[in-house]
Amino acid sequence: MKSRAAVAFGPGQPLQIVEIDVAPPKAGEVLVKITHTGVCHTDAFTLSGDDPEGLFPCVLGHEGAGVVVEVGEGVTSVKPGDHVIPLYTAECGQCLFCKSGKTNLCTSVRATQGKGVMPDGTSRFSYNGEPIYHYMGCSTFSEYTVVAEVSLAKVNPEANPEHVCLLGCGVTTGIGAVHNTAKVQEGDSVAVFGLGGIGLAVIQGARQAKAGRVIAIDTNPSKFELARQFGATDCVNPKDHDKPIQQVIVEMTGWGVDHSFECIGNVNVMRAALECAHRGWGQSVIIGVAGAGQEISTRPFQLVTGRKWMGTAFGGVKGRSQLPGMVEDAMKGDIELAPFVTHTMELERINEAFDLMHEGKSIRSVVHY
Ligand code: NAD
Ligand code: AHE
Ligand code: ZN
Repeated sequence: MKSRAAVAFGPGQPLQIVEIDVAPPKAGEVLVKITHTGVCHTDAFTLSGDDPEGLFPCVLGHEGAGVVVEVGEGVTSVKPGDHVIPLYTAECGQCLFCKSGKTNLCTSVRATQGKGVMPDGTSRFSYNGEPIYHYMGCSTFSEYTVVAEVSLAKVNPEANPEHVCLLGCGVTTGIGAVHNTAKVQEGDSVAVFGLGGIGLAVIQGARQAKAGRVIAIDTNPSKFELARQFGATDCVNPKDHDKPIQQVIVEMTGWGVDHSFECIGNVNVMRAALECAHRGWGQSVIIGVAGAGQEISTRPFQLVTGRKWMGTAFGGVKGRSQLPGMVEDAMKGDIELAPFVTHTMELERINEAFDLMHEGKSIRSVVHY
């Protein structure tokens, strides 16, 4: 079938809106009509050419909501008409990782996903007869996409897709990082570096956990108002200080914070986030994605003196088991999604979403078809 899609033909180039061909779903696959998709910084990261797994031409997008159109042979967990959220972290329930009970990092389709193809090693997308790569197992920047069955969460059809698409990545990642990775407890102090969709979701998670002090840090002060609305108690712009930001946070808190979260993808800030964690027990969670060749460093003494450095993918959330419940939470108002959606636009204007993100003017742009 034909599908309108925003195709990334090469790194650093604007997306081109073209009509691509989408082949029917094979065994274990599902054809989904995407109705809405958020634009996450990771899409911009891969488009920039900094992603070691970036492949071109490809259909980016991994924060979507849609409806099942057709299922391939053997698919039993979804049927046409079901409302779904595609998952870049699949959940097969069968692999070593799923069975471990220790992680959400399912391996069932991850190897082929990273190569931009479906589990059988081929693509369902083509343009002028040439294959186009899939992205993160989702490719939500195409009106019709093919996704592995294990990469779909079936959700309440009454949910607002313009909002719950954000549970496909940003909001789930931030909230999950607080509860599943850091395990923030009542009264704990928290520092959040970077107040985009991810950082603001961390702040919302910290409020759910009844954290004490929540320090929001960004070089763009226009992000502070929403941060306060979500529960930040202090807002800090590193540009207002001559000292390293970790020193500023340690001086504000005495010994540092119980939990810090890096939500930018900057290895220098990752170091600052670790070094502002409390002596003896503070822990720092890396959420941001850093470019090819980038590495983190700190004095080992920071760890010897009790700080823990950790990271999270999709907030440790198991998508098929847990996302339906998070959608219900959003419908009840226990997860606030509307304030994240600062801009909406049709697919034809998707490049504006990237511009707004780079200019620091948006939290999330949601594209609709
Ligand atoms: P975003 O661009 O919307 O937000 C980033 C924020 O960081 C902006 O507000 C920006 O002003 C701020 N910032 C930039 N440099 C800064 C600095 N030096 N000090 C303080 N603030 C600074 O991005 P986003 O969509 O929220 O994504 C954030 C990061 O999280 C990206 O790296 C993205 O790839 C990553 N991410 C990771 C996961 C995961 O599962 N680990 C999931 C989603 C996104
Ligand atoms: N492809 C990159 C890594 C990208 C990355 O770390 N992705 C995050 C999700 S970002 C969503 O916005 C993630 O979950 N990673 C775990 C996984 O399995 O991909 C690289 O460095 O190669
Ligand atoms: Zn994302």
